[in-house]
Amino acid sequence: MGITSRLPPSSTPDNTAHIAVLGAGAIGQLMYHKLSVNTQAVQANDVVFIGRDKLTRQQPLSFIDHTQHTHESLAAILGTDDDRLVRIELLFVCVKAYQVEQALIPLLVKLSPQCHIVLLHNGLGPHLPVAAALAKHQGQGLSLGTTSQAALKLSQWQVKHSGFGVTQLGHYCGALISAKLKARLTNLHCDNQPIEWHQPVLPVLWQKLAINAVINPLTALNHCANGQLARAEYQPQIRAIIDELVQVAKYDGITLDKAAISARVYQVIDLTAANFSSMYQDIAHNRATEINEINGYICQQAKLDHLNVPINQSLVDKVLQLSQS
Ligand code: KPL
Repeated sequence: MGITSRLPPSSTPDNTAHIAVLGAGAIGQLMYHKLSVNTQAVQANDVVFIGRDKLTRQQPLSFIDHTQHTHESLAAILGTDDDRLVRIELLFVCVKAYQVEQALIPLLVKLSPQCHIVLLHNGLGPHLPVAAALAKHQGQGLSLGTTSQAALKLSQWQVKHSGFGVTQLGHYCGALISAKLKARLTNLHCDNQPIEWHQPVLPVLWQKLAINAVINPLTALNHCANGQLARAEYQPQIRAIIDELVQVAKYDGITLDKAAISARVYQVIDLTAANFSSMYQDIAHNRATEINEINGYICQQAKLDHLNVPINQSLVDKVLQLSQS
C-alpha cells in the first residue's frame, strides 16, 4: 500500500504527459485511480484532480479495487488558478451533466490550446455549449464518452470499484486526441473493462441515452431497483420511451435499431438488477438530477424538429416535481 504524491511543483522542469480529472464523484475517482495505477510503473506524478476553488492542496485517497485490495494514495488537487493547469494534456470531465458548462468553460482559458478534453457523463447536451466555447476561444480538441464501469463512493474520498464495464469514447470536434494519449488510454484496457473508440461517437451516446432515459426516471418515480423494470407492467412505457427517442434521433441524423436498443435496455436492466440508478439515488439524497440532460435532451431536440414526445415530457415533469417536493 504505497503512498504516492503527484505533480511536481511549478518550478520543476517537467516533460511528463499530465492527465487531470475534473469532478471527484465516484466515476471521477475511479478514472483517477485507474489512470494512476496503470501509469505508476511507467511514469509517476502525472495524474491530478482539478478542484472547485483556487486552493491547491493534497488529498489522501483510498481506492478498493475489484479484488478488494485497498490502495492508499495522496492526490494533488490543483486550484482553478494554478499555473500548472497549462501543462495538462488530457482533461477528463467527470462532473454531473448539469455542472459541465459551469465547471469547464471558465477553465478553458487556463488550459493549453493543445489540451484534449473528454466529457464523460450521463445524458447529452453539454457538448453543444462546450463545443461553441471551444470554437470561440482556445480551440482545444473535444472527445465524448460514456462508461458502464461502476463505482461506489463509500465516503468523500473513498471509492470502491463495484462493477466492470466498457468505456466508449470518440472524437467530437477540434484537434484529434494525440496518438500518445490515445495509447495511454487504450493501455487501460483489460479483461471485462475495455476501452473502445467509436467514430462517429454520437450513435453510441444515443444508445446510452436510451438506457438512462428508461431506467433512471422509472426507477426514481417508482422507488425501485433497476431489476424491477423487467416486470410486464413497465413494458408499454419502456416501449413508448424508446419509440420517441428513436424518432428524435432519426431527425438528428442518427439511425438507431429499435429492436437492438430495446434488447440492450433490457440487458442492462438485467445486468444491474440489484442496483439503484443514479437518479433514484439523487432523489433519495435530495440532490439535483440529470433529468434535463436525459429525457429533457430528447424533449429539447424534439422541439427543434417539431416532434411530440409526450412520454418523455411527462417523465421530465414528474421527476422535476418529485425533486422539488
Ligand atoms: O447509468 C446508470 C445510472 O444509474 O445512471 C444505469 C446504467 C442506469 C445503471 O444504474
